[in-house]
Amino acid sequence: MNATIDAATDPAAETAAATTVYIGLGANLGDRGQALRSAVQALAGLPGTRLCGVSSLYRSAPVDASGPDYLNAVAVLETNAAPQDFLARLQALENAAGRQRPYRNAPRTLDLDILLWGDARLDTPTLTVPHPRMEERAFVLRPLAELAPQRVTAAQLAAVAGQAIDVLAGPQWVEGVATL
Ligand code: A4P
Ligand code: MG
Repeated sequence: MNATIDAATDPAAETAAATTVYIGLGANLGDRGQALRSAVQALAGLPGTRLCGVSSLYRSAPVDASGPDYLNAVAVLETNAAPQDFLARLQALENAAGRQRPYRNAPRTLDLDILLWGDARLDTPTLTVPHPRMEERAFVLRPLAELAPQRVTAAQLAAVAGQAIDVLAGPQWVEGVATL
């Protein structure tokens, strides 16, 4: 087992060097914009973590789900946290935002998914990275391509081009609430 997997399975472990992490943010219930702004601010304040950038803000029709349109974005962070610890922090933020889980892909006040954890490939019972469904989703690939064009191919973007998605605002949508 390599060092990255050890860090993923040991909640107490911290990686020595900061890892660049991409987080997908989504909400389709309540004050969606405020939920995403607050989430970006909270991500910036996580222990051992620095916010490096945020994508434009997108509105997207639900994919494999029902309910209102989503707001989606992606944030890029550097963190010294271990992946499982970081996932627990994200779930605490979701819960604090009133997230309920009545059924799979239910509408939600806040969803925070780990899309990429450096170049790691993790497959544990509670964490799979890269996120297993990200390549099927324009609401992930479009904002991710803004921040990490080298991680998204033209073919991947072409494959999701039929999905309904608009840019609502450029990356300044978080200005004033996040320390970049
Ligand atoms: N888990 C495993 N890997 C990860 C990861 N990389 N990041 C586990 C985060 N969590 C991960 O997640 C269920 C379990 O996945 C967690 O307990 C964790 O251990 P959840 O957030 O409780 O439930 P979920 O959000 O319904 O699952 P998931 O996998 O995030 O759903 P999807 O597949 O991401 O779909 N349409 C639009 N337009 N915009 C959206 O944002 N989101 C979804 C959610 C569906 N359709 C959407 C959108
Ligand atoms: Mg999720």
